[in-house]
Amino acid sequence: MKPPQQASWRFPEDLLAYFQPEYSINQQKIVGIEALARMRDASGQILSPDSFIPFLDMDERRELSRLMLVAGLQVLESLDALGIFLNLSFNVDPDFMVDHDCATCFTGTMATSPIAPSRISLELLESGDFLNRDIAKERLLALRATGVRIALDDVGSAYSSLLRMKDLPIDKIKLDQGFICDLCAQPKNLAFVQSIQLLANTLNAELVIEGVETLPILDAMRALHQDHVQGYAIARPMPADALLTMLQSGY
Ligand code: G
Ligand code: G
Repeated sequence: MKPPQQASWRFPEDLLAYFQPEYSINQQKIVGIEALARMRDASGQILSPDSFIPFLDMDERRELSRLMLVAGLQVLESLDALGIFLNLSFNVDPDFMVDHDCATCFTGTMATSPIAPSRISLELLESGDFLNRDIAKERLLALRATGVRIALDDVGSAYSSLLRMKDLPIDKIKLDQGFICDLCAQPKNLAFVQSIQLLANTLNAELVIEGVETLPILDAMRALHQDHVQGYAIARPMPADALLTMLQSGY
């Protein structure tokens, strides 16, 4: 349901694409980027998705995802030209997947780009009803058939899909940052990371640890033999030009 007050921005005119790097501890370099939506309001303030996605209807949310995909593909093309080859993740509202065949929504956009679909992950929140629906497996298989990878986002934030996960085609699991942010305060979260790693191994999926906010947490992930991480310790979400500058400076 839409919030009652009128928002001080226009979609899609005021939409911005930000990008947060995904880092490989083993390779010691950035290996991917996640496209994250932002909105510039009338006062020039940059809003996060929680402040504007609830105002968007389902068609607008699909367009939001498509525009983030377009922006991400453009960044990958610019980086390819510089000899920097990264993967891209973008977010899709799982509720949208209940009634729509996303495979046909995004293939047209991907076909316009030289970037191989295998370099693109479509991220779905673990919460929401979609994953528990009978249609989920069929929809995800259709998407996978287009060559894109399927990532499950914020895993551990919702009670839903542990049982469902084993039946679904999932290539990548992103552990919710809630488990990582207070890692030092709650050492038992370390055991949780290891359990999720076992789950990822069982599913033959890659694990990405989100919310790696500080260097001690990054060290803890290294000690746990984790590889792919995302968080403020590496870099905050940023506009494309800042990302290109950072990567060109040899980060
Ligand atoms: O960037 P930030 O941490 O504020 O994002 C909060 C959440 O908003 C993310 O976890 C992500 O799930 C969601 N989000 C970001 N960009 C998009 C988008 O383009 N589409 C959808 N549906 N959700 C997004
Ligand atoms: O869709 P996803 O859950 O991946 O979105 C990630 C969100 O988490 C982004 O909105 C980003 O701003 C936020 N984020 C990314 N890294 C960190 C971090 O290290 N700490 C905190 N608190 N938030 C982060």
